Amino acid sequence: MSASVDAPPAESSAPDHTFLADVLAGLSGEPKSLPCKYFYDGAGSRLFERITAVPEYYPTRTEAAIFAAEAERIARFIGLEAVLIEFGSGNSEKSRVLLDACEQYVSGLAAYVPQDISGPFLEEVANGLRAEYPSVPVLPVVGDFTQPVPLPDLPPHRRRVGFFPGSTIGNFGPTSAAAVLRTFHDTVGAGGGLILGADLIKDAATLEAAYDDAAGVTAAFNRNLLVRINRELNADFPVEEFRHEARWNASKSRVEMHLVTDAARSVTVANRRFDFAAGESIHTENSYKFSRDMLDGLAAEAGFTVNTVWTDPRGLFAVAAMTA
Ligand code: AVJ
Repeated sequence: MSASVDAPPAESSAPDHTFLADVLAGLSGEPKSLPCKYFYDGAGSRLFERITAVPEYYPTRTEAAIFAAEAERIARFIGLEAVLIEFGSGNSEKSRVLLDACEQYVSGLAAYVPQDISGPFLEEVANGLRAEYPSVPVLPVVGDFTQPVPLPDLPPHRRRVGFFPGSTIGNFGPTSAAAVLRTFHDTVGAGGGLILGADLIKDAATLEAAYDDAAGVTAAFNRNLLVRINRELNADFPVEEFRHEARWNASKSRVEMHLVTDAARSVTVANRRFDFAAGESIHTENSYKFSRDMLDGLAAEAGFTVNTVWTDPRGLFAVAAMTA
């Protein structure tokens, strides 16, 4: 879906239609799957926030530590009076450290462009940023980052640098990840840059624990997808009968999340019946993990060259700066 500021009212029902169509298609597949983008309803977004605070889930805090430690070098990569475009900006929390660093080290930004799918929330966040950073023009854009988005009137002749933190890129398979970066490449143009947060390959135990925390927050996050389907799509999943599983798939370099039913059962979604065999799973998410070589390859496929890769002392997570 590609939202735009002045979408006709008819489009307001499109997301639900897409949700239903996507769920029916996923459950009809072999193996069964559901798209992970539907995790983030209100409850799901709050659960994800809680995941970022559990001890096993290292990515968010490790990336934040890299931004803090490398703030000056990141600001110098962004450069003088650049336009910083954050793809999937949410609450723009991660951009604040870059906005601060640019003010401190490179005399500020020509503009900050947060791009996100949720219009009303984006305006609220933009107003907060304008109050906090009165010298930075904040120019929000509503849209889905997987699609090229028409940019607002930007200050001309400025270097454009994309910002895509959080290892969101890990939710895309190799082909789509390259396509997403290619879209960013087209947006920043020749001479532009991209700052990408990506999670690194490591031992299976650390990876699986990060996606199956002892407090059960990730399990609740995974099952919330079924709660949402029950509520929004008139379905009858017995949510507690689906077990959360996190599996490191080394050959595909990804952590997979599944919901497994130990007993055979059938479930109805919008009057359609889906049969599960005992032990059958619904594959709900892939979270790809990268090596330095994989980052170089991904960048190259999208027309970028990796300039610098910053990492934490334990080598858990990477922040890559690349040039278009
Ligand atoms: C938000 C996609 C980066 O893959 O680590 C966290 C989502 N899923 N725990 C990730 C997620 C389960 C997260 N990303």
